[in-house]
Order: sequence, then structure tokens, then C-alpha cells
Amino acid sequence: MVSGHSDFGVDLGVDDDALPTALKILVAGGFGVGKTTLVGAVSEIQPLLTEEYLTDESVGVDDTAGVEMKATTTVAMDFGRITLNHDLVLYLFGTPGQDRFLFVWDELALGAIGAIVLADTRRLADCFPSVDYFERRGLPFIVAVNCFEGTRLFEPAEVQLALNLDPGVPVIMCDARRRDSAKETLIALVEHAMKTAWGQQDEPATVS
Ligand SMILES: Nc1nc2c(ncn2[C@@H]2O[C@H](COP(=O)(O)OP(=O)(O)OP(=O)(O)O)[C@@H](O)[C@H]2O)c(=O)[nH]1
Ligand SMILES: [Mg+2]
Repeated sequence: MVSGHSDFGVDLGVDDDALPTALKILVAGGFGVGKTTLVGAVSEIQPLLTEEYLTDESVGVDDTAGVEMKATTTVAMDFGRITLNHDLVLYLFGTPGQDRFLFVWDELALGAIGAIVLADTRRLADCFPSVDYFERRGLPFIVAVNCFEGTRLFEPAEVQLALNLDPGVPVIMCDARRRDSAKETLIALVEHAMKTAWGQQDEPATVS
């Protein structure tokens, strides 16, 4: 019997013979930042999506600046699953991006161990409601900057400052379309949530 150590470098501190631990994770952030894309990129099952077409009715309501090709939007949630290894399964819940669907967040957040707040540096303020929500709820979260091509790259420290984050909140760069990048983001969140739970926030992350 050895302590669980995942293929992705997450020391789970669990018995290898035990049933897999299932963790619920939220993927949040502003409108059109890439939440559905991330869940779809990383899910090993056909993700459950609740996309509806953007219509003329949403012009002036849903700001598609930066994602002009966007044709659909999430109206309830995204759902996906990823098995990190035999002892850890993540259930992913992508939130809807528009404020008018904020009422579903409390239901989605129930039982979650933490959240990824996706950010687009062209529209950084759009992730404030997510940051506020998780700070108020006391749910561990990380900020993952979805690096759309052609956008200026910022240092994590700059993003942390701009969002006025607690220094213990990790900020990482990602590409929501790439499975490996999305996976690394999930691992960073799991590690952060575990450290927060164990009261070890001062220790550096050990994502490998
Ligand atoms: N170039 C580029 N496009 C991306 C990236 N991530 C997402 N997209 C595109 O950006 C658009 C928005 O992606 P979605 O995944 O629907 O965003 P969302 O956050 O789920 O949107 P809502 O649910 O409407 O809030 C889509 O057209 C994606 O193809 C990225 O990293 N780079
Ligand atoms: Mg979506």
C-alpha cells in the first residue's frame, strides 16, 4: 500500500486501493471567455452542453467584443468529467457567463471543492463577479488567463494586481482549447484547494 501520487504529480495522500475520489469543480468567468471550450477540451465523456444561439435580441446585452465569431451561449451549465488517474475523478461544471443567469450559481456551487475563474485580459473586469462570488462564498479558486492569440501577454503578478486578488490566489496562463493546458489548470486548482483545506497556503504549488 502506498500513498496516492497521480500521473500528473498531484500527491493525493490517499490509499491506492481505495475507490477513486470524485471532486466537483466549477469553471466560471465572464461571457465568452472560454468556459464551454475548456470543459469540452478536457472532458473524456461527450460533454453535456446547454448552448443556445445568440440572436438579434441579445445585441447590446451580450458583449461579443473579442469573440465576434461566437454564435452560441451557455444558458444553464456545461458538464464534463475527467479521470486524472485511478484515484481521482473530476466532475466539471461550467457556469453560464451572463449576469442574468447568476441565479443558477448557488445550485452549481453546492459541494464544489473549488473553482477556476477564466479571464480574458482584454475584458478583465468581466471576471470580477466570479471573483467576488467565490471570495464571498469562501470557495478556493484560481484565476486562469485564457490566452487568446493576438492579445498582449501579461505577467501573472500584473493580473493579480489588476484583479486585487489575495496573494494566495494562484494566477496561471492557459489555452482553453488545448487538453493538456486545460488539464494543467485543473491540477493547479486541485492542488490549491487541497492546500487551502489543509491550511498550507504558504507552500509553493507542486504541479509537474
Ligand atoms: N482564439 C481563441 N478562441 C477561443 C479560445 N477559447 C475559446 N475561444 C472561442 O471563443 C468563443 C467563446 O467560447 P465559449 O467556450 O463558448 O465561451 P463561454 O465562456 O462558455 O461563453 P458563455 O457560456 O456564453 O459565457 C468560442 O467561439 C470559442 O471557439 C482561445 O483560447 N483562443
Ligand atoms: Mg459557455
